[in-house]
Amino acid sequence: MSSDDEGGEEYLFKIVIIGDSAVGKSNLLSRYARNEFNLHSKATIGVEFQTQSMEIDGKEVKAQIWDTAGQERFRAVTSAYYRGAVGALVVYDISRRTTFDSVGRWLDELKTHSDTTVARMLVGNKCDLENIRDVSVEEGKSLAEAEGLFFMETSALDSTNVKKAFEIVIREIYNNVSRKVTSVLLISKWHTSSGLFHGWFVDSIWLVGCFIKVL
Ligand SMILES: Nc1nc2c(ncn2[C@@H]2O[C@H](COP(=O)(O)OP(=O)(O)OP(=O)(O)O)[C@@H](O)[C@H]2O)c(=O)[nH]1
Ligand SMILES: [Mg+2]
Repeated sequence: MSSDDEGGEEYLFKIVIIGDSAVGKSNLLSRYARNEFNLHSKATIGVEFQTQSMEIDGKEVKAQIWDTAGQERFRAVTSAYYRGAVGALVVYDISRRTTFDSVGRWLDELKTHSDTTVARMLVGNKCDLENIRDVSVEEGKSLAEAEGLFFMETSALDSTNVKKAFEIVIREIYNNVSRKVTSVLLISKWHTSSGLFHGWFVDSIWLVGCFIKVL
């Protein structure tokens, strides 16, 4: 996940966008990655991804953001889509309650297919459609709280909170990764200074093993 060639660290995080058809997943991605919006976008068939970079703590962090079809019949092999994902945006449309009712199903699918800690955000998209709102901000917030997710309402149309939503997820992934590396180093320190000391060589092998697990 990270490399340290010539002193510069680089991170590459896979993030998936999920949610019912027509909630605006593809437009959220095109708004974030290319600042583009399409009023007449077609339903996605299969899988697409875009890569976007940002800087955190002076390090280059790349997010590879995957977008797939909300419609079952157009979806590519599900497990491959989720494999290696460390972040997820679960999107519904604030003007269509059925898409909010599906959130639980999308969270279950994510849980079933992910094999690691995933930074998750619930996204209520199309907040520009206030006049035909069907799901209140409070409902979104309380579902997110109950499920332990970040929450944000966005509009891919007028750009509200789009950058913010992706960046919060990317920062959280970065924090998760740094926390893991820090705890490995702390355990290692305790290990070598405690009565369990059993030589530099054995400890080094153990530490390398931990890093392989983390990465
Ligand atoms: N008003 C409004 N319309 C939006 C917004 N985001 C997307 N749309 C419109 O909603 C429709 C569906 O958007 P998509 O981005 O294609 O939806 P999707 O979730 O990718 O759909 P699938 O690929 O079928 O899963 C399009 O007509 C978009 O123009 C938004 O924030 N506000
Ligand atoms: Mg799409």
